[in-house]
Amino acid sequence: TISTLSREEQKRAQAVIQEIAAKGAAKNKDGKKGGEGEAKEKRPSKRPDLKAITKMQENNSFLYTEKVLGPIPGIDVGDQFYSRAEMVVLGIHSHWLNGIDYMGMKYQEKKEYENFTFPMATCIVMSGIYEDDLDKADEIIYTGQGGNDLLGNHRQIGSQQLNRGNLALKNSKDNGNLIRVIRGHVAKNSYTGKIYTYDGLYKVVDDWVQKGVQGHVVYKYKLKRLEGQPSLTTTEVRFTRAEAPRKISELPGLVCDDISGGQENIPIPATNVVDDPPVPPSGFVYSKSLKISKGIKIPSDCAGCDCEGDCANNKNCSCAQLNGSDLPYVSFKNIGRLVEPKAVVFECGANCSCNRNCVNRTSQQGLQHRLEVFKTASKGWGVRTWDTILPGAPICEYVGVLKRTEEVDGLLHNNYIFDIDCLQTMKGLDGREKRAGSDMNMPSLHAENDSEAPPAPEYCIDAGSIGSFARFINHSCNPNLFVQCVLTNHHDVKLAKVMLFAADTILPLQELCYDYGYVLNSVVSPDGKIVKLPCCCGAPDCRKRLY
Ligand SMILES: *[C@@H]1O[C@H](CO)[C@@H](O)[C@H](O)[C@H]1NC(C)=O
Ligand SMILES: *[C@@H]1O[C@H](CO)[C@@H](O)[C@H](O)[C@H]1NC(C)=O
Ligand SMILES: *[C@@H]1O[C@H](CO)[C@@H](O)[C@H](O)[C@H]1NC(C)=O
Ligand SMILES: *[C@@H]1O[C@H](CO)[C@@H](O)[C@H](O)[C@H]1NC(C)=O
Ligand SMILES: *[C@@H]1O[C@H](CO)[C@@H](O)[C@H](O)[C@H]1NC(C)=O
Ligand SMILES: CC(=O)N[C@H]1CO[C@H](CO)[C@@H](O)[C@@H]1O
Ligand SMILES: CC(=O)N[C@H]1CO[C@H](CO)[C@@H](O)[C@@H]1O
Ligand SMILES: [Zn+2]
Ligand SMILES: [Zn+2]
Ligand SMILES: [Zn+2]
Repeated sequence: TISTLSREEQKRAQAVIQEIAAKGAAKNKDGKKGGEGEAKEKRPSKRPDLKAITKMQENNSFLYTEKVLGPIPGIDVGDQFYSRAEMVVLGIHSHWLNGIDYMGMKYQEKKEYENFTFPMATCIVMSGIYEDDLDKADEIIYTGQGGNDLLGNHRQIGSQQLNRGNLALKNSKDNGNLIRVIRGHVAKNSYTGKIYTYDGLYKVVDDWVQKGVQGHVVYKYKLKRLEGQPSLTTTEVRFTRAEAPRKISELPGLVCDDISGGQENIPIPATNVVDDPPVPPSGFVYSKSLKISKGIKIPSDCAGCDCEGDCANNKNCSCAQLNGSDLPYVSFKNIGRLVEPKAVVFECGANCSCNRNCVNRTSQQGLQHRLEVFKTASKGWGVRTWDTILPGAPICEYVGVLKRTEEVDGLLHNNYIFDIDCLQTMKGLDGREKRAGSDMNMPSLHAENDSEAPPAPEYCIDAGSIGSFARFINHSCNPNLFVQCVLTNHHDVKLAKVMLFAADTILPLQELCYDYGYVLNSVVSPDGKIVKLPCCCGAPDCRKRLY
């Protein structure tokens, strides 16, 4: 029955796709680029998920053949899915077009459901199809289904009927049964254009009939989130519904249009709704690149590859060979993303003949996402994103003044100092976890005498007085970024570039954070006392102390 249902859905989806395609074709008869973007996205050949799900249906490899009520084992709050098809396969939501998934009359016969009224809703997807949905995260006003034209323009063209999913949601109020809630977010880089997150369990607490914005009858349901679940990663949805934020000039609490003063290729506004009067971040000079202090010599550029174009598919590329002829990046829509954290990543550098867009120069492309520096209530300044950032995407280099560690030792501890500890990470010293590729054969690794005490990081980056927005990215014990050492022009690990990459899908308005990675009791004041700093990151497994 699942498969007949899905086949039914598939037919409907096909009809919609054809309709959209026909519309698109009519709009640009001359076959030029442009026109209805939707049509291009939805053409079946561009939808591997639809192909995959059809195959899986044939092979009977769906996880559940019956619908499930309540939590699904293995699916946690915050889990993400790149298509509706994925959720169908996992039994989270078994319609790939409808917003409301429900158990039909046949479930009535089951003993365990004897006291429920059917049809009964099990899951809803909120993806902004209906123009008057209101979403306050813990409380949702959900519009029933039907009566809109399915063309993705959110228009209500007719009245809704109290049947199928709409009736199911109404019954769910009387049943008091659990409903899974999924939110869809716009994400340009996802092959479906969307990312879906599982936001946990809700109950329908109210329902009523209303005239929609266009004057048609629509059914409305109020859902409340159950308490005691992990908190939502998206507590605010004002930007995600419409994707693009309002203009920078309209931001509440705007204190600076662009803290980079035009240095970054995308402006980074700063907002402050905490202080009265609101003050901008101050006390530092913005620089998007590393400054080298006197007396430190950066090794000269080493030989590069002699590839033409972008190094892709070139087995002879000497840069790729450094990494076992397999570069650590994948490219999607011309944006490189790191496949996995590595001990160190080799990129193409100054003496490579490939072009600037080579995917193996991913960390050199500059800022890719719209970000905002904002004042937090308890943690000073922080940085959040306006765009959806995909796992492995480069965020920024940690820049400041490059110094010898011994130069800053003995000074009062400054929270903006970042030790270049790539070597220590590679060797798994000081409780650091070793990463893939740590045992590579690299001259600079063995230049030190290994049998001696582990060398402390020789160099550090001090962003105390000069730095980029990276200096505002806060610590979290449950971070969404990670630190990656990258080598480009030279191959001296002690002086590697320190880059931050996304560890997870980061949704609009989420704060960026990484694990500062201090070893407890490692910070000592000039008079020899251990300095302690409490952590306010708020993560459930917070270590309570930064150092
Ligand atoms: C249904 O309700 C009856 C009466 O309240 C109760 O005895 C029975 O256990 C319920 N069945 C289930 C499956 O909960
Ligand atoms: C790298 O390029 C610089 C000039 O850009 C040149 O002086 C140097 O010799 C080159 N190094 C190697 C190893 O090719
Ligand atoms: C790779 O290098 C070898 C030896 O230098 C050469 O024979 C071969 O043609 C090169 N292959 C490509 C694809 O450049
Ligand atoms: C490394 O240290 C050991 C013992 O301290 C010493 O015998 C050896 O010569 C050193 N090797 C180098 C290359 O410095
Ligand atoms: C990050 O938060 C801690 C408190 O948890 C605070 O002491 C620190 O100054 C913050 N760092 C930045 C860069 O704002
Ligand atoms: C020179 C180089 O690193 N080439 C690699 C670039 O990345 C692609 C993967 O996207 C590899 O296939 C290349 O070998
Ligand atoms: C030399 C080097 O770092 N090689 C690594 C390249 O990447 C693969 C995995 O992607 C590692 O297994 C190699 O050790
Ligand atoms: Zn190359
Ligand atoms: Zn290259
Ligand atoms: Zn190269």
